[in-house]
Amino acid sequence: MQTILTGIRANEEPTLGNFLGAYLPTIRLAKEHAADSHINMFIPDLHSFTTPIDHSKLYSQIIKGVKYYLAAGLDATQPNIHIYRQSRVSAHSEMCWILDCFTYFGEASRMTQFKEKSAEHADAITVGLFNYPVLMAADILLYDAKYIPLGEDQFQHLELARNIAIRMNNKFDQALFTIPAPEKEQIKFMHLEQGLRIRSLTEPSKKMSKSSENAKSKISLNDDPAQAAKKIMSATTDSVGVIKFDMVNQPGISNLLQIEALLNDRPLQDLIADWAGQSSYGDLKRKVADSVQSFLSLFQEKVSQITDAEVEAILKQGESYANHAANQKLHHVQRALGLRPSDSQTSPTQPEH
Ligand code: AQP
Repeated sequence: MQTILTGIRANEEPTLGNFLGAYLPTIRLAKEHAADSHINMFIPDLHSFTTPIDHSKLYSQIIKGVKYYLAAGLDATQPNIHIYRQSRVSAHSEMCWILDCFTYFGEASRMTQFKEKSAEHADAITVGLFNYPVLMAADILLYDAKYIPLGEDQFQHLELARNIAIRMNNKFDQALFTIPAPEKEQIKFMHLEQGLRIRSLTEPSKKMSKSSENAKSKISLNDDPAQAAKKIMSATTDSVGVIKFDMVNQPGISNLLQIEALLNDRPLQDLIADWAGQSSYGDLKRKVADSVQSFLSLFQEKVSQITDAEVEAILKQGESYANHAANQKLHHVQRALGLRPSDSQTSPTQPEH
């Protein structure tokens, strides 16, 4: 069975960008493929402190992250749907070290996100931040995941995971890792025309980011719905004066059209056609503000109904599956590297030490 896998870091409150770029496509695919694929939606909690965070909030953020997956529509009662914490499956860290030793410093140094985040946190550029994409490769390759629903910003990291897997398969064994599908195939699998990048509401040339210090730039999933609607009403647009989807010249307006289409599960082209030639940015903003407000109200209501005990039970089950699957792959890789005896070097009378 193939594996579809994704995770959202528990560093800060997730945004509408995370929801539309990662939660929504994964949950759609889970509904479509739960019978023929494993769906791994995990919490990358070890990734959460590659940049400084408030650690006193981390644990509750992790539990809340699971509630968000469930409230977004992930059906954890399905036998092939697995929710787990990265830190509770130690094979992730062990595999990361192995992959580190087959990743070139030069290729890791080219990662745009590392450059951007190290510029933002110039006083705290850690080895963990540099190593983030290799741990992400371990998260993916441990489960032979082929499809990884991601926002556009993460495709460079996915390409790195592919390169590491191809390199190690060529060196050791072509069946060592499943190679994740390339970007275009991932986008097609998600039923999209292009990678998604929901923009900042105040600087629409940039992506909406959960760690942004400007609360007006983002819709956080725990925002008061009425306040969130106000943020949409004051979103930066342009002076062109015509509603058109043009991410280069009108990124603010295009972003609003994109959000409206996704929240209402409508093809973007239909929405563009509905608004073509209209000039009232206020009307469009009001429509999107209403959609955001009702989405948040409903979502938050669902979150409030999920108990910590339910989350614990789901994690226990998911982590049992994940440890079993990940250890099998880790042992296979350890055998290929010579860390464990190969099958021909062990016999039933001489068990492995
Ligand atoms: N603005 C976005 N539009 C579409 N997709 C997005 N994602 C993030 N922002 C947008 C997708 O969400 C998933 C989870 O990302 P992550 O938390 O692991 O790391 P990230 O990409 O660094 O997300 P953020 O929100 O920008 O977090 P911070 O600010 O903490 O770095 C990924 O699939 C990502 O593509």
